[in-house]
Amino acid sequence: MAAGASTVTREVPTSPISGMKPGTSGLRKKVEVWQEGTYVENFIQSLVDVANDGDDPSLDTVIVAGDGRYYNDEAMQKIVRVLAGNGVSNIWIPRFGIMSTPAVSAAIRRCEGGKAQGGIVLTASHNPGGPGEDFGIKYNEALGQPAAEEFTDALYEKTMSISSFKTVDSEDVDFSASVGSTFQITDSSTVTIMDPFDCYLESLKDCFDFDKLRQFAKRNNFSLLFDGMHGAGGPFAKRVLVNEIGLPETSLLRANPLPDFGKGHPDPNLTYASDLVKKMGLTPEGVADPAVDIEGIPNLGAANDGDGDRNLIAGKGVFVTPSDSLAIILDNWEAIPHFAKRGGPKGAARSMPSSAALDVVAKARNIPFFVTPTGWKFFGNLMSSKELFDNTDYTPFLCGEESFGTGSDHIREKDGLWAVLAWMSILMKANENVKEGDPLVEVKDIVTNHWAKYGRHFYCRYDYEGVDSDLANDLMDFIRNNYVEGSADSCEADDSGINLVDAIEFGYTDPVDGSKATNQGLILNFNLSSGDPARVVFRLSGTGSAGATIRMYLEQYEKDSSKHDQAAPLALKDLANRVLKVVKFEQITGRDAPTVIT
Ligand code: VG1
Ligand code: CO
Repeated sequence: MAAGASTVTREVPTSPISGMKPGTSGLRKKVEVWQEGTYVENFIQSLVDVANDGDDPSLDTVIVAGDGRYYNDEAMQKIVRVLAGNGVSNIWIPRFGIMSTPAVSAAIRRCEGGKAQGGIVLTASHNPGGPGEDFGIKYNEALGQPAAEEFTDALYEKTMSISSFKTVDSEDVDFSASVGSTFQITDSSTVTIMDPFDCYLESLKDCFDFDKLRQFAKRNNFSLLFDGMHGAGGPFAKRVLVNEIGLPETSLLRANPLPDFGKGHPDPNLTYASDLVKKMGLTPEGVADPAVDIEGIPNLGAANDGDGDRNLIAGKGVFVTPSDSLAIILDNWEAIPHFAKRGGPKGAARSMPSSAALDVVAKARNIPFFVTPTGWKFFGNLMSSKELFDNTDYTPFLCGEESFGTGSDHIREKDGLWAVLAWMSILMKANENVKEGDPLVEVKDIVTNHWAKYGRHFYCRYDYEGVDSDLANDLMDFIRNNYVEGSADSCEADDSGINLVDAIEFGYTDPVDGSKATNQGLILNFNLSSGDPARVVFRLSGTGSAGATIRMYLEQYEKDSSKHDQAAPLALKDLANRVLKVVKFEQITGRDAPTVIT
């Protein structure tokens, strides 16, 4: 298959294109922006230049894969040509071009033939795809972790000064060729078609006991429902849950990747995973629907996002918030071999806007924990502190975000399927002594027991999408000027009995390498009339492709278990009303209701 082994490299003049600044996770733009001119080439050339800049040897082995969204294959062909033009020797591409983000992370770390130095992932993750929707590219570095801010800042700089890119005039690579096929692009550049599943499966098998899970799945009263939302995670769920664990194929919904995600929004939350939510006997507020008979509902329900790194977890008539899920996994680490065989987690972390449910468990169980800015890249250094910096080893490590992200140090990305297997393992352990045929201990029992033991952190997030960027900044400025730089005393009390205590702007100094991140969200601390604390965080999203999205994160602690049975949005309504007045939300932004509540 010598598709042009003597192909000549061309240097093509180009000029900088504005706005190529990667956000929380990669660069996301409307697909039409990516399709225009040499947008893809400019971005990839800048990326290669930065990767070749450091102390490491030049980029030699790279994985290129995508979540299968509209424009996936065309962009991959362009990327292959630019990589070959830059002399990258080994380009690994999964069969059909599709791989979930966690699978790419696993493959970078352990693919046969040695480690890759990086992975280029074509995804806009939970954002919709198709004409008029989003496309994106993120880059993962040599340990499989999302590129650090230092890298993405340098990349952005390059895009502003680029004057040419290198490419070749090779024929298209056939991504459907069988695993192991090679395509000689130039004398020194080869594309190899790889198995998308191998490395990832290996990493999951290191974490969980597949034999025991297979036996548990056979119990005739256990059932699971997984919604792939037509994203890249579907084929992986099929491979793991059906082929390996032995669950019936009817356990899967929307497991085939589609370029437009079936016109859905591949974001696994109560709003966008509404089918699954309904099938789990839940209302859109995430509480048990009294009209649904609990009997026919699966024991475990789950969904993942466009690139398979997020997860939603539910049980019969119960929704587990991602922050609670993280805390519960930590408290049940004995059920997960990855932790159990190494004496338990040596570190845990959550992003700042996630609830403090994790902190309470970590303190009780004496596990060091960290609070990081939003985005998985900040967990990377903590997980690799020994490997990279020869510092304290925090592995095995557990971390997560309120935005439906959970994972461990088996890879360096959040991992939707990992969370599903973690919950299945927790259920399996909880049912160890339950006789075949007897009713199972359910997700709901595990969650309510957890709240009874530690108290409940009521939690939800309001997203205001498509806000004018200037108005969104005005809101942040108002809070900063009046309450952070000003004083909480300037906020008048009202009859709600909910009082502002103080306000801070979150900044982070990485405990491993000392790097700093500023302006990572505004935190408003309140006191409730009950005396319990409450907190509201405001942040501007870094994953949107147009306008601004304001995220408002609400959290309120309740020790009294007689009050745990409420729907979170309801329990938090008074706090929401109060804070919206305190920050003059409607007055400043003109918005009187959120786009979604999750
Ligand atoms: C959002 C989430 C954040 C997550 C990021 C990437 O970022 O809030 O927690 O890490 O998406 O997830 P932002 O800046 O829009 O709030 V994914 O699955 O879209 O790569
Ligand atoms: Co994602």
